[in-house]
Amino acid sequence: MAARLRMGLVDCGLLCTLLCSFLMAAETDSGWTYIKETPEQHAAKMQWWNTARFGMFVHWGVYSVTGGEFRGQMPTNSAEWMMNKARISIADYKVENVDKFNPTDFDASAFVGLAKEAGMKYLVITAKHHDGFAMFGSKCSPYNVVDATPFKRDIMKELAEACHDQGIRFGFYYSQCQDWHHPGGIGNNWDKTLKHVSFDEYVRDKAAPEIKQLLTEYGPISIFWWDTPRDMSKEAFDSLHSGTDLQPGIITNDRLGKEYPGDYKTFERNIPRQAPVGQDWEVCMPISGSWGYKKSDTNFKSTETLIRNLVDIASKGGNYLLNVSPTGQGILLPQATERLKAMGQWMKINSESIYGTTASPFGKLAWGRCTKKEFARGTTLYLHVFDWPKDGKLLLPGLRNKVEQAYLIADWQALKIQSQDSGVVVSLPEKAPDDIVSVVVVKVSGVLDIESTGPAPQKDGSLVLSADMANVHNNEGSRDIRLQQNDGISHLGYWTDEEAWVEWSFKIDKPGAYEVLAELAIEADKTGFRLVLPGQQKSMELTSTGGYGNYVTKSLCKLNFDKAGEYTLQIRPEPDHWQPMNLRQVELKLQE
Ligand code: FHN
Repeated sequence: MAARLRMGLVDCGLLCTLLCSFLMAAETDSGWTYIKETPEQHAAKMQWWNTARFGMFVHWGVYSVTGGEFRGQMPTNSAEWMMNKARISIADYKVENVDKFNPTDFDASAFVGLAKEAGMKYLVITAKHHDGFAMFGSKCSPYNVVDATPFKRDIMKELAEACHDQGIRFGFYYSQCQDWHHPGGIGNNWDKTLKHVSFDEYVRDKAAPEIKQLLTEYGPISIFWWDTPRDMSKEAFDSLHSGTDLQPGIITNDRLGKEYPGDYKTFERNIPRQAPVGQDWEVCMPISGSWGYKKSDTNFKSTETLIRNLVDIASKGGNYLLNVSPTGQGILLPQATERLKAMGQWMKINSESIYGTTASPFGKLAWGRCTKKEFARGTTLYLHVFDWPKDGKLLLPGLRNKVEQAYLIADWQALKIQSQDSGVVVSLPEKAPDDIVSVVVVKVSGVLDIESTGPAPQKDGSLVLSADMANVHNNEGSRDIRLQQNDGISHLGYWTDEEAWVEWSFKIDKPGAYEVLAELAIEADKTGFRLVLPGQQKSMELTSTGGYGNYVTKSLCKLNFDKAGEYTLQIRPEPDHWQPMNLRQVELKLQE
C-alpha cells in the first residue's frame, strides 16, 4: 500500500488546524511509522521548554492519605509504590486510602502560585500513577477522584485552570503501562481477585480513552510525561501516541517505549556528568527521598543543593524537574515550602542566568559553573561561583575574546578584568553577594574563542590524563561511572555498565611515539577494553591487580601521534569481556 499521510483521530476540525505543527503518521503495510518533525519544527516546539529550564513535578495520589503507610507497615520504596510493595489488595487499598482521600486544604491557585514564586515555569502532575487511580474525573473508569472519593473535585481541572491563569505551562504524567487496578494493566500479580484480561483491552478500554480525555478536556496541555515503558504491541504504542496529536505542539518525554524517543531524554534522581549529545534533556528529582508523600521521609535536600543542582543542570543545557509531594490534606510540608521560597528568592535576583541560557562553553571550572546567552555581536557569560576565591581572582580558562563588561548580577558592581595567557581573570570583591551561588556577568564581543584547556603537556612532552579531567559518557540510570576519591586521589569507579565509556580531549605539542601507561585497579581475574583514537584503536586485556584498592601502573601499548594538535582518547569496554575496574589516570609518555 502506498504510504499516505493520516493525521490524528477524533475531531477533524480540531486536527485540521494542527497541520504540520506536530508529528504526522504515515500508514504503511507494517502499521504506523512516525515521521519526525523537521529540525526547525522541533526547535520551534522546544523553544519555550529550553527557555524555562525549571519545572515542578508533582506526585499526588490516594497513597498520600497514609503517607505510604499501610496498617502500620511502611514499605521500603517511594510512597506511591506502597500498594505494590505491601501487596495491598484493591479492596484494602480502597478502604484505607481511596475512601479517605479528602484533601480539603488543597487550593490550586495557592499551589501553582508557590511553583511560580519558586521560579518554576511548568508543572507536571501525576494524572494516573501505577495504582491506576485517576486524579481527574475519568469518563471510562469510576476509579477516580470525582466518583470514588469524598473529595469529589477534579483536581486536574482545578490545576489546569490555575496554571492557565498564572501563565504556568501545564502537563500530565501518565503511567501508560503499569496499572494495578485494571485487570489488563501491568504489575498487579498479588491480588487474586483480579481476573486478568489482555493488555490491549486495558489500552483500548482505559489508557487510550483516558489520555484522549486528558488531552481534549483540560485546555492547552504542554507536556505529556510517559513513565515505566514496557514492551507493547505496535498497535498499543500507536493508539497511545496518537492521542498526543490532539494538542498542538505538545512535548513528550522518552518513556513511552523504545520506538518513540520523544522530544527529550529523561534522567532520574542523578545529574549526568555530561549532557547527552544533540538531545534536549531533563533531570527529574524528588525534593526529598520519596516521590509521593511519605510520612517517614525526612530526607529533604538542602536549599544549597537544590539551587546548585539547578545551576549545574542549566550549565549543561538541561532542565530541572523538581518533585514535590502533597500530603493527604493537599498541602506541602513546610520543609518543601520553605525550600521552594528560598529558591524563588535566589531566582528573583539571578534568574537571567538560568532562563533561556545554553550550556557552558568551558570544560570543568574549579570554582563553579557557567551558562551563556549568544547574540549576533557577542556572548553574555554567567559565572555561577560556588567557591568564592580567597584571592579574589576568578579565571575563565582559555578565553580569548575581548571583554566588554563584567559585573555582579546582584548589585551591578563593575568588576575589573585582565586578559592573560591562561585566559581572562575577573577581580572579585572580598565578600560573595550570595552564600550559595553568586553570579558574575561577563559580556564578550565576537564569536566565542576559547582555547582547549584539557590536560597540558609537561616539559618532557608527556601528558597525564587524570580521572577528574575525563569526559564521562554514562547511560541513564544507576549504573553510572562515578568520579570518586580515595586518599584524596580521584578515580573513575563504579564502572559496571559496559556501554559507558570515558574520553579525554588534549593537545599534543610534540609529535612522535608515546607509551600509554594506565594507573588502575582490577578486582576480577581479567577485563577487556579498547583504546580508541581518531583512526586507530587497540584492544587490551588486563589481569587482576588484586582488588579495587590495589592500584598498579600498567604499560598498555605504544601510540603514534604524527603531528601536533588536538586529539581525543577514549577507553571503551570490550562487550562480553568487560569487568569493572577503577581508573586513576592514563599517562602518554613521549619516547625519546
Ligand atoms: O515508578 C516510577 C516512580 O514511582 C516515579 O513516578 C518515577 C518518577 O520519574 N518514575 C518511575 C520510576 O522510574
